Amino acid sequence: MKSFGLDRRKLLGRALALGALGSLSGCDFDHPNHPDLADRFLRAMSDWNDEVQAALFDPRTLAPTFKPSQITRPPRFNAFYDISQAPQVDAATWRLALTGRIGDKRPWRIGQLRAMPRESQITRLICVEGWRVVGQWSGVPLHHFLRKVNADLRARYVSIHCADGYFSSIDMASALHPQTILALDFLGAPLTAPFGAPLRLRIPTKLGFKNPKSIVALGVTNTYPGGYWENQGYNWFSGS
Ligand SMILES: Nc1nc2c(c(=O)[nH]1)N[C@H]1C(S)=C(S)[C@@H](COP(=O)(O)O)O[C@H]1N2
Ligand SMILES: [Mo]
Repeated sequence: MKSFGLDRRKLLGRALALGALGSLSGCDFDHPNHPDLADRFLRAMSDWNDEVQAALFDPRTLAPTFKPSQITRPPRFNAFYDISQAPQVDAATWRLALTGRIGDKRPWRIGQLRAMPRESQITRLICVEGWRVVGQWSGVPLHHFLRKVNADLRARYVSIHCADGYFSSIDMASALHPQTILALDFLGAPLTAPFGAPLRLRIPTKLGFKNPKSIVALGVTNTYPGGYWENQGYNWFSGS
């Protein structure tokens, strides 16, 4: 079984390399006469790559966890804008809207989420820009939340929209992974605005850009939802 694990890693590495190829913008690979063809080819490669990664994803394999002494201080901010532009969400009036294949679509208040069972993790967030940080997040396991609202767990995607217009989506198997949480706290205190207050997705089995901050809506759907960076060519699955 161990050697299978290694092979799986090697394969995944290759799949990721192909994902990186797929994420290069069309201009680098455009054939002067057939720009659309080159684009379509890379899109097809990246879609195929999503399927390979999804097939290789083992819902029982945990992302690495770290010791408190390994936590990166201070944490590092990233978004598609400067830290001073981070949305200021009032937790008191904030609501989490639910859409799509969910039985109970009543919006959630922050206090209701805080009353749910918690999971705490010290994990690593890896940004495609080439840096990584270790942090401690705690919050509601997404699998628990999805069951609570009677979501269709056989649907393909969970989509997430944010207060700043950012959005992303993940496959259902990754959504149900035990380390995928709707994070409320960082280092034992409520998330601050730039780091995703009042609620962010923390999914240590995926790259940083699949960890949307300041969530305002969550949906369950069979229609491919894409994402802010995903729609600009980043590989959709992006396991880490
Ligand atoms: N709402 C929102 N969430 C977001 C982003 C963003 O621009 N807006 N950027 C993503 C990217 S690219 C990364 S690497 C992580 C960074 O999270 P951090 O600021 O906690 O390090 O947030 C992700 N979630
Ligand atoms: Mo990122």
